[in-house]
Order: sequence, then structure tokens, then C-alpha cells
Amino acid sequence: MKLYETRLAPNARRVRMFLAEKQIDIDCIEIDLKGGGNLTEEFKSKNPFAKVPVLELDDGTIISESVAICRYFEEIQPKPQLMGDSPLDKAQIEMWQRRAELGFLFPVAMAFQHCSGFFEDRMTPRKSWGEDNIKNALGYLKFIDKHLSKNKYLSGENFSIADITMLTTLDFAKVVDIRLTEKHANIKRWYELVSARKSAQA
Ligand SMILES: N[C@@H](CCC(=O)N[C@@H](CS)C(=O)NCC(=O)O)C(=O)O
Repeated sequence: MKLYETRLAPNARRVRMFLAEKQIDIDCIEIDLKGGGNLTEEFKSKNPFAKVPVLELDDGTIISESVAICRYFEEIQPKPQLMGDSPLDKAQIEMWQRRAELGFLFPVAMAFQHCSGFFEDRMTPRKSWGEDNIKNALGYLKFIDKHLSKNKYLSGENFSIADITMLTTLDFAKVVDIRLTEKHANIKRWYELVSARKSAQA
């Protein structure tokens, strides 16, 4: 089994952190995104969308999409549970995971792509769209700060994949100058808690 990934990419890090929680060791193959390592025909034959991470099983089967990769590992090694136990728990974790992805990871990724120029060899950055997304991401932090005033973790009492998505995105968001301030006391409390986990070093 191999994981094609990029050390600094937030989607790759969330899979690494998920695997670290489960203490699953896997061969990682670094793909140089800036150098176009994901744009080769060989890589696109694994993932036609040319994105990392990509999991390749020993029989050559491919799974891409970070959450789908995490789902695979959750099913083959359920403990520790990161995607829920009961039907209600599973649904609530999925709700918070999707909210973290759509409400925060998506705008941060758009801000990075459209403000940094990192991918200008393959797309046309639109700075104003990037800036709009910074505003959206900051609005989401306001919402999450309120939520975390009443909840230990995003989905309540238990650490889950939703926290992994939020933490890895928050760390990456510094590249577009999105940082926690004194307005985010509850997120700061949560941030210290989750970033102290050994898996956060992944
Ligand atoms: N929905 C995908 C998103 C993957 C993604 O956007 N990966 C980024 C790195 S974080 C990438 O490979 N970008 C390369 C490019 O856009 O050329 C997932 O969850 O895995």
C-alpha cells in the first residue's frame, strides 16, 4: 500500500494525521506539486483530477479523495474510532466534517490558489475571488468560536475526523494570513487541546 502525497499540502496532512491516530504506518511517496509532479500522465492515470492524496492498494486499486481514504482505514481498522460509532454519532461527525471542509477548507484553498499565485502555471488566479474567500473563512471562524464555547470538540465530547480537517486547515491558513486572534478564545482553547496530540506532528 502506498500514499502519494505532498508534505505541505493540507489534504495530505489530514490523511497522515488520521493514520497517525490509528498508528498505521504506510509508505509515502512525495509528489512535487509546484514542479507539476501531479500533472504527469502517470499520476493522472491514478487520479484524473491530478490531486493528492492518492492511496494505491497492493493490487493496484486506487482511492482518492481524503475522506474516502480515511473511510477505508476506519473500516479496516475501526479503533480508535474517528468517524463515529452509533448512527447518530456517525451522522453528526459527518455533518461537522463536511462543515469544516465546505465552510473552511474550501475558502482557505480558494484564497491560497487565487492570492498566492502558487499554481499560476496551470490556472488564472483572480485575486478578488481569493479575498472574498478570506472573508468567508474568517466568518466561519466566528461561527466555530461560538460553537466551541459549548463543545469540547467539533462534534461534541469526542475527537473526530472533523477536528483533523479543522486543525490541518487552520495551520495551513497562515499562508494566506488567516490567524487566530483575541476574538477566538474558544478556538484557541480547542487548538491547544488538539494540536497537543501526537498525531498533529504528522
Ligand atoms: N477533494 C480533494 C482535494 C485534493 C486537493 O485539492 N489537493 C491539493 C493539495 S491540498 C492538490 O493536489 N492540488 C494540486 C493542484 O491543484 O494542482 C481531497 O479531499 O483529497
